[in-house]
Amino acid sequence: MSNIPKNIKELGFDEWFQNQVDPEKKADFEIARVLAVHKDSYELSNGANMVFAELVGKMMFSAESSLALPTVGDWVLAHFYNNDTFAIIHETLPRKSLLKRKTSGKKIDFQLIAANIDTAFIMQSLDADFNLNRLERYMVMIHEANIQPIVLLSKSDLVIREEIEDKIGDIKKIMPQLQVIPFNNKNGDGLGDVKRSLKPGFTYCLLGSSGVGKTTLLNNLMGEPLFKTKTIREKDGKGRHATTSRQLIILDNGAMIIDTPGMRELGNMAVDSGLADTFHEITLLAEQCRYSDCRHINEAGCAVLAALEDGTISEKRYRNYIKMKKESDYYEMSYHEKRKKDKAFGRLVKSVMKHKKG
Ligand SMILES: Nc1nc2c(ncn2[C@@H]2O[C@H](COP(=O)(O)OP(=O)(O)OP(=O)(O)O)[C@@H](O)[C@H]2O)c(=O)[nH]1
Ligand SMILES: [Mg+2]
Ligand SMILES: [Zn+2]
Repeated sequence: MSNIPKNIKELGFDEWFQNQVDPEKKADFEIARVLAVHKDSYELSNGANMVFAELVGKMMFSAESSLALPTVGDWVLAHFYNNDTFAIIHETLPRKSLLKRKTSGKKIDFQLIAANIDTAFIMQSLDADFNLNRLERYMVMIHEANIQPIVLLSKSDLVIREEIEDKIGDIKKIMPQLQVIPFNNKNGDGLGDVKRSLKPGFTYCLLGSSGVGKTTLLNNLMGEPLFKTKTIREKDGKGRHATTSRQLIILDNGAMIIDTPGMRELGNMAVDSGLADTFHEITLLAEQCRYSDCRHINEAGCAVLAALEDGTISEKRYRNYIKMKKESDYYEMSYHEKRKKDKAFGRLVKSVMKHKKG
């Protein structure tokens, strides 16, 4: 680690990233982190200076997909000019983790949310937004992206203590290891616990539905209201999002944090291997199925269906698992395969559920 300059080390550049850089390029370029992405420009920091930057032409025109372009939190190789007042980005370094979602439309492309996040705060509000199924879905996405999760339950000022304890209990029942922190932005209860979970040199992001209080928390952590929050509660979350841009904030204690706009379309999240971590017990069962390619829908000798039948796993959890698995498989398929599969799968699930009830 000693050959990594202290300043970029403080921004989270560690040995893992160091090993991704071609030694020849190390001499040619400066290493910098993307703090913000604007329409046609970026803000970078090399630890010493914050500079505005643009992409080198080659990068702009040859990128096969949006995945190759820098996003907030990325490390890049750049040339700095004019006493570090302007920079050109030449390359995005490999990422430790990446949060992305599929863009709507036929072509499979991605919107990058943030890169190189160590820990995600998944926020749900205790009053209206709390939903275990959705929490499970966030967990899958987080595992897939190679990120540690911490759950924040906001607006604890709006519910009685028993309700807070019940909800934490419900989460711990299915995910006992998960760290869960109740807090509120109104009288500051629990804010100390949130602050203590933020470690210098590590990068965090705030995830959760629109209106749960992500930006309000960030403003509280910074000690000044730098960012716009919602002034009117929108019950159904259908209104415009208060947060639209993404930026990496460096807190006083040296922890870094990225706010994100609330996402309603969790179905568009890219999910894959995280499935195994979130549905650990079902994954173990699946290893005992007679067929290695068992879908656990109607196959003979299926250990998952057997566990469902004898009540070892609940129907609700089974349904969630199948739904996530479907999304996960779906994500791997081409568009044409998808259209065919969609109809067939729908019929299959319907017939299984009917069969089970009867
Ligand atoms: N009672 C109560 N209200 C809160 C709390 N935190 C935030 N709010 C309010 O909830 C509303 C939404 O807060 P925001 O911080 O804008 O929510 P957000 O999660 O950033 O929303 P998006 O940016 O749209 O994703 C605002 O009116 C806040 O004042 C809290 O702990 N308790
Ligand atoms: Mg916000
Ligand atoms: Zn099976």
